[in-house]
Amino acid sequence: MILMKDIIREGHPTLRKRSEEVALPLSAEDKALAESLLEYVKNSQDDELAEKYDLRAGVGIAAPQVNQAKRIFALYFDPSTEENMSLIAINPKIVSHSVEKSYLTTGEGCLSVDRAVPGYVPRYARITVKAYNLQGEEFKMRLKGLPAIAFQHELDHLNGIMFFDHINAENPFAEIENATPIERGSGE
Ligand code: NB4
Ligand code: NI
Repeated sequence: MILMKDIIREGHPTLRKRSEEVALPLSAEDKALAESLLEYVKNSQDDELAEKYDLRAGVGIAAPQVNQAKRIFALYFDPSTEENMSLIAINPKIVSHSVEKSYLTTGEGCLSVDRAVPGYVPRYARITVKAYNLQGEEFKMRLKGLPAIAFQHELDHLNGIMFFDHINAENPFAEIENATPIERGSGE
């Protein structure tokens, strides 16, 4: 299982690389990597396991964060939440997006950033995405709200972009034009 010691931190060059497309069908190694990412986010939201293994909570994690520059990430929102989503995305792409933006009023955090970086992170409010699943089948879906924000945070990791790159350095909480605030606690 992935532990915090396996997660690389800010300053590690892999976090600034453009990750490589993954060959399909998935190799056994890449399948195991993808499954380990989803397992991490599930474990991190389980109070007992998070306590036992000192895991930082997350709703998503991307392969570069475990030093694998591959275009794979996982998202997990517990079935009890309104989002209720369990997703592994292979070679993901945003195929279209709204003009309208959105942002978390709490700002964002990152498992690879051991400090708080306050400020709004403008993202597209609604996106249509395309990716491949573990079976190598293509899927398309429309996302909005926190899942849309989380998808963009993870896709950024595949392109060497960190959430704080989007924060207005002069005025981190400057109003964002044509944007919908999302009042979801970072829950960390
Ligand atoms: C990715 C997120 C940062 C903003 C919003 C949130 C948490 C992350 C980073 C968008 C994507 C990780 C990956 C949370 C969290 C809410 C749901 C369910 C019960 C606790 C959990 C806490 F932990 N971000 N952490 N940061 N990233 N919500 N929740 N809660 O997930 O670096 O690249 O368990
Ligand atoms: Ni992150």
